[in-house]
Amino acid sequence: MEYQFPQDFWWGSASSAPQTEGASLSFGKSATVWDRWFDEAPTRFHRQIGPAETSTFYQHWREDIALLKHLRHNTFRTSIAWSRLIPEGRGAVNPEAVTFYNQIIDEMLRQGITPFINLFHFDMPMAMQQAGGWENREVVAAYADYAQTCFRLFGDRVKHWFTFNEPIVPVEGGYLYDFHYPNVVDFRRAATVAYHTMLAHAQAVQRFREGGHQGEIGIILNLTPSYPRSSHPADQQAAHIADLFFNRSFLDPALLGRYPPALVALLEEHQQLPVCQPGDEALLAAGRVDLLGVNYYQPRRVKCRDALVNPHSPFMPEWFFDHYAMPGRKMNPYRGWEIYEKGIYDILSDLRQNYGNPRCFISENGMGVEDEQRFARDGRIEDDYRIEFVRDHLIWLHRALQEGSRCLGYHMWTFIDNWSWSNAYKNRYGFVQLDLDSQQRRVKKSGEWFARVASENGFTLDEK
Ligand code: BGP
Repeated sequence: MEYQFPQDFWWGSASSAPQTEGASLSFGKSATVWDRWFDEAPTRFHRQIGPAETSTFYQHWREDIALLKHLRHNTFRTSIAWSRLIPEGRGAVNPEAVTFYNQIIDEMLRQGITPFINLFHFDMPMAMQQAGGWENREVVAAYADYAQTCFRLFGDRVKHWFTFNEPIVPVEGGYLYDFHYPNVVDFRRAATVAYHTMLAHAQAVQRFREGGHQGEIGIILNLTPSYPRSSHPADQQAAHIADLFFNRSFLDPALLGRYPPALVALLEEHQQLPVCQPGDEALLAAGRVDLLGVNYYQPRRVKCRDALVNPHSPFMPEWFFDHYAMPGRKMNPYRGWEIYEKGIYDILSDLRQNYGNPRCFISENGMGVEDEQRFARDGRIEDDYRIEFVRDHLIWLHRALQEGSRCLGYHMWTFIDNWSWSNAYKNRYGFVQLDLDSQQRRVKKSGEWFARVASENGFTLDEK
């Protein structure tokens, strides 16, 4: 076999509670920021499809887990919805939620699929947002209690925990760039949210370790390697600053237990630092993870700014660089993201060379395509582009492994077509097609291909 992967390599996919469960306001679950935002501004969602009935996993979990098995997954990530387990954010546990999560965990195990469980996937309970969300340290404390409750209820069977998925996204979306609720544009508040999220992470890690639970705990970060337009020092500096803001702001505390001094100095100079309290430093230092999940979709190409900043404009990372549209880049036009397969290798090399080669895995990678129906033949979607996408990323991952990376697996985003936030069902990502009208599931060509790769633990180049 040309591309053989290590024994016990994790083959699977990732999903999240808010994007797949549906039943967002029933069976004891309370609203999240998504339900609220959809109520307030439905036109901000593609075709005005909101978070209420996403992909109906709540009803179809048994069938869906059978499909995971069919896809030869040995591991699968989903999340627990805080607003389902503890509807008020703190206090009473919803017994229906406990039953539901017990059922899916048990069923996965019964099918030989190791559950990877994430505790927060952009889905802040509205009750907690009303208390200030991540700007309020009491919400941090409530989150730590929620995490502890999860470890207590499910930790006898779940051995792979993640505190957050892409914690920078609610910061960017909710407090900088207006693509998540509460649609604030204010860097200092964004910095506070980011900082408190990492404190919440570190507290959950602390509770996990103090509780003596078996297994490991990590975090999932979306890493976007920064590539400068040129070797000109101004472009290099622009890429360095973009890296500080968008990667190292979470990567360094997660792996090294502290923030990059250059980032702290920059924010201090512009009076954007959050308020720190005694004890925070030690807490963050103790929050270093056992395992890092890397979500990789696209690179970040940057150049230096040509124009001066308007000093009255809101402080933004873009004060220090410009985005660079490299001529000839390969694009996924539906999502507007560049496809750059080598990025996965560059991330793994950076982790190996600069972060002590931590245990890690690719926790998301994938391609959202619009109107996939046009590729259907006899009812099955022939998504050769997705096969190529995965295969070409795996080739670079394989090379990183040969050079010594401790990358333990590859999870696809995603298992079944699901609800993509404000894009709703515009772009489809799944190995399995979801018919929105009938809720029927049908495996795409890429799903069959992946099942083969997983069962053979590798592939040869011209196989499709
Ligand atoms: C990641 C998220 C996922 C998923 C994916 C695809 O950022 O962790 O939740 O949605 O990206 O992006 P999108 O759905 O915005 O197209």
